Amino acid sequence: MKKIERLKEELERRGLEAYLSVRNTRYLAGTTAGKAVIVPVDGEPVFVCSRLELERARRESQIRDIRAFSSWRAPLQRGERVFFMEPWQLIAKVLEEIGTRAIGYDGGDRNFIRKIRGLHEASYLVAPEVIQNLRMIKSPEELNLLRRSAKIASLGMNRAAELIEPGRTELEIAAEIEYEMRRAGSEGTPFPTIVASGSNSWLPHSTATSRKLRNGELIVIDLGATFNGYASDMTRTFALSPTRKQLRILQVVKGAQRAALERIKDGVTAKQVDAAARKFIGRAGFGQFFNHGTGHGVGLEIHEAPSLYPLSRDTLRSGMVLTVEPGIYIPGAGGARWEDTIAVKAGGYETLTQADKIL
Ligand SMILES: [Mn+2]
Repeated sequence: MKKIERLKEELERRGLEAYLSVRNTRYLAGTTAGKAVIVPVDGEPVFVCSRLELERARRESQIRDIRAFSSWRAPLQRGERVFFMEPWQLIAKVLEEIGTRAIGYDGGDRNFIRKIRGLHEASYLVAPEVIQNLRMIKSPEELNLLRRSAKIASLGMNRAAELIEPGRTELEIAAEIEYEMRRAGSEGTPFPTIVASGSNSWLPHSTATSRKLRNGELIVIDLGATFNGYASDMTRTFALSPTRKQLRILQVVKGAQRAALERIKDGVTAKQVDAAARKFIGRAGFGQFFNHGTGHGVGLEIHEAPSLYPLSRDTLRSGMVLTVEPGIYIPGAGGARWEDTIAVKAGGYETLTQADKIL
């Protein structure tokens, strides 16, 4: 349980005696069955869940001390141990047992935290960054899951490449992509698959509609898979009998991605990587058409730290997984984005998403 050990070290450094997590239970325990995870600096972590999740928690939780609550006195099955109380009462009881006086927590609804505070007196410090910082650096096991997730996304993109032809609808292509990814092991998509053709292509957050693909347009396909909870993110832009301007947009966006990728290695700031892509697009005369950040971290969530944009204060470190996705969106002409999910290495990066059928 390296995550727990790393968390404990961080708590010690900050003078905290325990951490109460309600937002990162999956990260800490490896299951979505939990209501809370409590990690004392000295001692074993405790997993708190609802009675209806007890069986799933026993199968999935990497934290072995599992305590279930039920707010009413339900009849129990053999071997079921349940605390008949509200979740905040059980959490307060665990904190009381640990005897901790300085607690960090990662947020959650105010009322819930207020009820816990009312039952266990201590200083409570909202410190979501404690876990955010841990989550930014992926363990070798997490990297493997992210590689698998990216591999599935790549299969989805290869399938998309086979379907780009006039007359097909965006929704039809999205359905085929998602079917392909499901068959390959995806649990679902971390965001609605984007197939944005023609006039939809210059909307960075279009989805998929009944619009039919036509000649003379760009088609932006942005997709992701989920594997064991871990997300992936990838975009390719296809062209059907494109105009010279559309070809130019495509060429510049790919060049911008290459320029950004070339900068990536341990120790480089996120802002520098963003600047490389922005400069490339600016020099080509399309600066005003690049209206979003260059990338974001990916893990259990599709958008997590670090963030690659001009005001970012993040520094890239070996073990971070992030997207590099410059885009150009010109109303009336076409939109293009080129995105890969990559892992930062000491002297460079590893590309996780690879669609070998495309360029
Ligand atoms: Mn993305």
